[in-house]
Amino acid sequence: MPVNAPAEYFKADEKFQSAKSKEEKIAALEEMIRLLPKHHGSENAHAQLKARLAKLKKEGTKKGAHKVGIQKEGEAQVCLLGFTNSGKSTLLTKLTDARPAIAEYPYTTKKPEIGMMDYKGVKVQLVEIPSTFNAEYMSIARSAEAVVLVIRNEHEKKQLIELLKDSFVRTKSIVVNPWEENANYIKEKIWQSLGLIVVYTRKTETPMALPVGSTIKDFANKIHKDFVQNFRFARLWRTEGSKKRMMQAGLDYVLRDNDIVELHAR
Ligand SMILES: Nc1nc2c(ncn2[C@@H]2O[C@H](COP(=O)(O)OP(=O)(O)OP(=O)(O)O)[C@@H](O)[C@H]2O)c(=O)[nH]1
Ligand SMILES: [Mg+2]
Repeated sequence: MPVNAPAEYFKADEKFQSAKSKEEKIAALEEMIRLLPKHHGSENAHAQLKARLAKLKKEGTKKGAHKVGIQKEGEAQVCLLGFTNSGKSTLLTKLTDARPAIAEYPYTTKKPEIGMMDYKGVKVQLVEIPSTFNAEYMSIARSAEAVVLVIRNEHEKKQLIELLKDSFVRTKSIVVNPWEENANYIKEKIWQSLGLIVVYTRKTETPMALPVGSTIKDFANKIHKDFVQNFRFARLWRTEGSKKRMMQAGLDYVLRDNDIVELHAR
């Protein structure tokens, strides 16, 4: 029994004991490792937890267990999560090419529904998970780049935030209310939550998604590794207010949303 562990540690331990799926166990163990104080007296306990975690991760999924996870496509995977009838499928239909069943009766969606959202030419994968919140679905929320809580009122918001906590979902989450907010506004909110910028190649005007703070080097790397090695300079077109500026930039130059870039190589 580790000394000086906070109450949260024992809560995580209880979660571990009662966990049914491998994913829940892994999440609980990771939580325990994080919460266990690091000092000389707890070294053994740390080692034990880590060994248990490594063993769990190595284990294959048990036969007959549900397959976990949805193959990621596009620049990011976003999980739509909310109570039944909150309008998840309706929203998915408005934002993507998916056409899931929409109905007044509860629990219409019985398996994850997947659709591709287009944002300025960049593809973002949206996954609606069934409102039964089974462990296998919560693990989708855990591994997604963002979680969108689809709500009809503040009460639902509070309950969903609790649910995320209890299921160890630490993914960045945002709250949307499709009954009050229009689809375009929600699309913008989802995009903003991802922390990405869109940069265009000069010649083909191909949109490229990059994390905020990315440099010309990151951009070049994403196009082709050789570009960095043979890099001479980049030309960059940037719109600031109503002014369009053209400049020359090096590898370390930080890009901004909507920049147009032309790479010059040796
Ligand atoms: N007025 C209004 N009705 C909506 C809205 N969104 C969904 N609905 C209706 O609410 C019902 C449930 O919508 P769904 O999109 O199926 O909800 P869901 O969250 O996917 O529900 P389940 O998959 O069954 O858990 C349907 O009858 C929809 O037509 C909305 O924004 N406004
Ligand atoms: Mg649905």
